[in-house]
Order: sequence, then structure tokens, then C-alpha cells
Amino acid sequence: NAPWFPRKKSDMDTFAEKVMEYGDELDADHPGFTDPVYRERRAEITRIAKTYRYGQELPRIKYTDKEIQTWGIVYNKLTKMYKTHACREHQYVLPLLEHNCAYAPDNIPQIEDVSRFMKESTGWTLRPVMGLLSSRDFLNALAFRVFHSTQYIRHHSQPLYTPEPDVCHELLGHVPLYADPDFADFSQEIGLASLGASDDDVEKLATIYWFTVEFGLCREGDNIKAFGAGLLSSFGELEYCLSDKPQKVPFDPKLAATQKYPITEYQPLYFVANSFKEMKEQVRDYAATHIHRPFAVRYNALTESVEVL
Ligand code: H2B
Ligand code: FE
Repeated sequence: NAPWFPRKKSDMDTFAEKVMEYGDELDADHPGFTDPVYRERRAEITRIAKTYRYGQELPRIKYTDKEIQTWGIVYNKLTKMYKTHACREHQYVLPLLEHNCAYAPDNIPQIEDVSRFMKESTGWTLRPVMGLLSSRDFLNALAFRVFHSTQYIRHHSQPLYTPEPDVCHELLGHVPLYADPDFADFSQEIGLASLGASDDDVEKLATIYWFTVEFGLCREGDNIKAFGAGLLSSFGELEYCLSDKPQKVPFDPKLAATQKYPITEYQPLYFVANSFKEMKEQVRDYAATHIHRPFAVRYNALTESVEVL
């Protein structure tokens, strides 16, 4: 029997309270662990995500001056580097986000505004989330062109470091790529492949996700650029990934699916895609030949639901 999976967007309401880590507690090595004010603020923002339900307007957060200051430090540092290190799609979209969604060094954009922009660009939308979801839940959402986004920000004591996704990672790393049609389709392919897949196959898809959406590099003529959100939201690793220190190999989903990787250090190995279009076809072929399910799925964009065939 295949594992349960969502058939329509509102089915994802069941994920709201199923977070793995950092849902309401921080680890002892988190920079905000001993700061009661930060912890209370986190609790406030995660409560909002916990009670959000499909169809509601995405909650707006009134960010404090301290939070905006942290965002500003990250924003200024990263946007400077994007000019030389980010892929062309990311560079194309960022000014549009500045213009349409109030991306600025002195403003943390609201996910409601960002989600509306994404919806108009490629049909993707955001959903607030308390913290890390399981790989299965997180990937299943991608099938519906839904990306789960945190709304809290990292602790101000270490503006260039976070051990978990935060609003800087989501809005600067992930969001710009979802305005690109080929990347949008690619990401949904991973999601569709994950619906009702075995735990083993979900693990493989999560690893492909890791080496593309989080830590992917791509070829641009004679150059290599970064498109992974983990890179585009990390000042240090963005510099490192394009240096000659790490190993770089052509993207191949079959190899990426089982490649081991560290999660607390810079990656020793990156996969380099030729284009988002090719990457999408590669993942579609991989899913067709390597993910075994006794049924097929198809996304119906008109009803925003998944049909099981
Ligand atoms: N949950 C959330 N909230 N954000 C993520 O970026 C995320 C996740 N990534 N769960 C997933 C896991 C990723 O590491 C893969 C698919 O396992
Ligand atoms: Fe991420």
C-alpha cells in the first residue's frame, strides 16, 4: 500500500502541526538558545504558522527594528555578491522583487506579497511553516507548486549564520528561482515523483533536491554560477562554491540521488546543471525509470489537484 499523500491543496493543512525540529524549541547550540526575548518572538511567529489554513491570506508579520537590521546586513552582503556569483535567472528576478514586493535592505518582505508575485509568474505560492517538515511532506507540497516558507529571522548575534531555514534563506535563496518557468517545472517534477513514493525513493528525491534546489550550480557559457538557495543565502559558501576547492561534476540525477553529503560544513562536491530545462527533463526521466509506484499521477492545474491514474 502506497503511503498517504495530499490530493488537493487544502490536504496540506495536515502538515501544519507536524514539524520535525525547531517547531517550538531551539537546540542548545542555536545562537538564540539563551535569549528569552528571541525565543518568545519565535514562539509567536510559529504559532501563526501553526494555525494558518489553506485559503486564508498569508499572515503579515510586523518585524521589529532589530529584525530588520539583521535582514539588512544579510541583504547588503549577499546582493553585492550576486552580481558575480548568482545565476542569470536569479539576477533577473531580484530587481522585480524589489519593485513588486518591497525587497529592500530596510524592509523584510511579506510572504503574502511575495506569494502573489510568484502566483502571477509561474503559479507557485507560499505557505507559512513553523519549522522543518519531513522530507515527504515538504516534497509532496512541491507537486502542488506550493513552497513552505518560514517567517522568523535568524538571531541578531550572528547575522551571517543560521543552522535552519529562516526568512533570509527563503526570500533571497529560494523565492527568486520560483519566478523562472523552467525551474518552477523542475521543482514540481520532484514533488510529483514523491507522491506516494516509498521511503527509500523519497530519500533519493530529497537528495536530488539537496544537490539542486539547495546546493546546485549551473553552467553559463564558460562560467559556472550558483542557483541553490543554500548557496545564495550563505555569504561564505557562495564564495567557496565557485572557487577551485570543491569538486564539481555534471548533474546526473541517478548519481545525485545516492551521493553522501555533510550538513554542517561546506559541500565537498557540487553538481553542475547545463540548464533548468535539461535538469527538468533529466529528473522526469529519472522518475519514470527509477521511482516505482503502482499508479501514475498527474497535476490538474485548473482544479489544483492531483489525479491518480
Ligand atoms: N522543511 C522546511 N520547512 N523547509 C525546508 O527547506 C525543508 C523542510 N527542506 N524539510 C527539506 C526538509 C529538505 O531538506 C529535503 C526535501 O529533505
Ligand atoms: Fe531551503
